[in-house]
Amino acid sequence: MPRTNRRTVLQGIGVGGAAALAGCSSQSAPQATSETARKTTEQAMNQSKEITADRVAADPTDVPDPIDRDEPREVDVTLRAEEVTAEVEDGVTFNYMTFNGRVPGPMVRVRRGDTVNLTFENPDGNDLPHNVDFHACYGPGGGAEATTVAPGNTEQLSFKATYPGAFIYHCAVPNMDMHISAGMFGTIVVEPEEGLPEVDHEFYLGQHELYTDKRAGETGHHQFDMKAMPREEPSYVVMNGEKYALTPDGYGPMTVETGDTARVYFVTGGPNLTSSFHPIGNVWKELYPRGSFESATQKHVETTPVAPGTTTVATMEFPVPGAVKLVDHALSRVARKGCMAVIAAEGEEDPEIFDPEPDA
Ligand SMILES: [Cu+2]
Repeated sequence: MPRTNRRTVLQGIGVGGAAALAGCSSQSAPQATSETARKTTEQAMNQSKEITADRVAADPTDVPDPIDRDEPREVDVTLRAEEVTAEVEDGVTFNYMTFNGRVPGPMVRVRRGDTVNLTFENPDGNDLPHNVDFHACYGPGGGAEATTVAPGNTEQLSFKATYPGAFIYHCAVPNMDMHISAGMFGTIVVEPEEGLPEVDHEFYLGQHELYTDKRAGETGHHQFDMKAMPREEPSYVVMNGEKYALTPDGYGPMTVETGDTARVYFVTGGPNLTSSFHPIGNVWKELYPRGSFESATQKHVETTPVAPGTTTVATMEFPVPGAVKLVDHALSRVARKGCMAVIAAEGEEDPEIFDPEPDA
């Protein structure tokens, strides 16, 4: 795998030396936070330059099993804020903020009527306070106030998942746009009482953008850029936290066999850009619009908008072999900013459906 010797590459280019903090902008954050607090956040984000995590890209197959019960119950969930330095691509480091070390954070899966008992840890050694806002619950801030926790402490929250659907959760402290842009978002799936239709595969993906002080591909440590974020001009737009993470050039594609079915859970963390989510060489066979399980599904949709703060759910089938590229069809983000994931379908050709050499 190309990423195995990243550490060597970084040592070779001298990453790790002291460097100045990012220049602070005069632009104020959307929340009522003081300039001092914002600078502290920015400084905390830019201190570390040594790689502390080999990977932040979540495994897209790391999906909890479908719910297989008829009664509600209590579900214990532990989320942990992890501030890590990792590579966006070979030779490019960035200080991420994550839930459990992965982007997107772990998928939480419950049944409508379940009570979620959350333990939220902010380990000693982190620089910043964090919290969790679940779009799957009624209550102030989706639990944000109740879960706000300083480094070295733990908070708890219980809520009932009263309505079904797929929902984002995200950090919502002041400077929440920055925390989400650094990686703090994930998905909670609340299955309807009757469950979801059976499929052969489930994949979990998240898109978001990184605002840094360098252009995509420029090697070295990329510091967070507080001027680029309000301008909405990211250096990178990525799926699962890193450039082309889920492709043959990264950690490898997702794999299926021809004839299989798959369901994709796709969360846009943002914080600012809407994804135009499209499978190249395929189609969203059934789309649960904006992750709603109770609305009518839409059939054979080519491209669906997935706005920041949304998890969309869609199914696919694979009648013929080949690579299906999942992209944001705002294609400069694909060609220049790292936004693509691949599902590789293996199996028999079916020339009746697709024949690349009709004269052969
Ligand atoms: Cu946070």
